[in-house]
Amino acid sequence: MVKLVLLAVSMAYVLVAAACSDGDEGDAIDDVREITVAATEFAFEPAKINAFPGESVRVTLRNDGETQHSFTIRNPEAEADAASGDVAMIEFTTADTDASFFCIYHPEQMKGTINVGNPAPTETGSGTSGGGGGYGY
Ligand SMILES: [Cu+2]
Repeated sequence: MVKLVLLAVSMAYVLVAAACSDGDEGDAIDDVREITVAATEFAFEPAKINAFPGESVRVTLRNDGETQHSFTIRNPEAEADAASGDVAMIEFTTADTDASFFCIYHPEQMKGTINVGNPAPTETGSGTSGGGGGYGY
């Protein structure tokens, strides 16, 4: 009986040790969502980021393009700016509502959305303009 307990404890220790020694690639901070966004001429990939309201998000902007690009948001205010071939990182806390991001140099072409699910995403192009607007319960 005692031996069984000891075995269980030592196995648990091994598991914990293995988990701890494995933390080299990327800090194991659970409550930061890490997202890499690639910028090219002229688009973001991905153009849609899903997160929770009030979540800490770390965006790594990787400029795969040949000119300067930025990852800029207004709600909250944050901006990463990267020259061609460079990487820039920002960290921010998402707002309670969806936010859009854009490249400050090419705001018309380079846009994206941070979808926190509140309000529900409004997909364009469904062709139901001026409808009843029911939720379809
Ligand atoms: Cu740009």
